[in-house]
Amino acid sequence: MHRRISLTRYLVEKQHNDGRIPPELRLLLEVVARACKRISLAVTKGALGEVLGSAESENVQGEVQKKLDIIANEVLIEANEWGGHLAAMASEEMDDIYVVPHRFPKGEYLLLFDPLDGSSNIDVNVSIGTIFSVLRKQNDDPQAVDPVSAADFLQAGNQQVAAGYCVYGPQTTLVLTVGDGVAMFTLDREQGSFVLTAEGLKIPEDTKEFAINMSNLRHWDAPVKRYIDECLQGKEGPRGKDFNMRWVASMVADVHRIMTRGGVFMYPWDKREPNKPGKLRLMYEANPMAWLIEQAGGCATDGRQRILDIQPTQLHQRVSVVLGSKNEVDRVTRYHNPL
Ligand code: AHM
Ligand code: MG
Repeated sequence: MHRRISLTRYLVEKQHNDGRIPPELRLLLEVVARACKRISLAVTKGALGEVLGSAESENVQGEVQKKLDIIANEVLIEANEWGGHLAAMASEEMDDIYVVPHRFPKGEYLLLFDPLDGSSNIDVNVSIGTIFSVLRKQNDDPQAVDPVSAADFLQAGNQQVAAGYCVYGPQTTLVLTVGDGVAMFTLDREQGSFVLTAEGLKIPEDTKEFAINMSNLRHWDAPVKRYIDECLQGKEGPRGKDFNMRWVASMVADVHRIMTRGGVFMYPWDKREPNKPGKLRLMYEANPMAWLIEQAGGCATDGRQRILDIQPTQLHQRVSVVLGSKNEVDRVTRYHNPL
């Protein structure tokens, strides 16, 4: 059996024994986990907590916000703004960055999140989650009047110092990396704490399972059509094996399955909105997931290049995503980049 230690102890050991994380980052991760516990509680209450349904507002992406999108966003902000570990936050649900108010102490970290991923699944009681990414503010000028701006967030994913997600499913599971592999914690509801349940996660290099929204098939580009068509031909086709398909429509749940048993996840560019590079957002969806996947031995590209090397130019920019088992991601990427 795995050693059953709490998230707190895991992080304290990372701080003291490995010297991998400074105390402020440890505090930040504990606070994010605490916020996830509160979100998990709200999710679990469902209709009894009056958290279901639309908030009748739109976010910067023009998407209708659900009540739980807004609640989760507020929980993350309230939990994180006063601890002195952060300079600012950015979220899928906020147009601009949220600078830590002057009345609170400031830190050097930047926190980005999708507070409630898989919003279309909230009301139908299917797994949803929170995704987060942590960066360090690069230009630290304490004399500056407004010491943090959106430009400070525009760092490539390879600069992340921590990343994770929490799935609110049959279990509430927090998955985390600080750059030395991936650890998984399960929420013990009686104790109210996250307990380490797996460490050093490894995604198999090969898979027979793909995740894509097939209803968009007619809108895809040729390399994606080719890849999926070859999978669908099964044993009789060029791949010589049958493939299975899964699509939860919550990135957290699809990525969590891949973390657990392998697979490939794709949300490619498509012709519905040709001017957008994809549906998913680079800074708080693709980057943290890409780093977690790489840390577990998988790969993540936008079809052509490594996601973590993309230099962002906008906070809410979108990206095509292909991630998961290494050999499948390599194949899709090869189909986009013929020699
Ligand atoms: P959200 O952050 O607004 O919930 O949107 C992102 C979600 C992903 O979790 C999921 O992979 C995708 O959108 C599902 O899209 P679709 O409904 O087109 O299948
Ligand atoms: Mg999302």
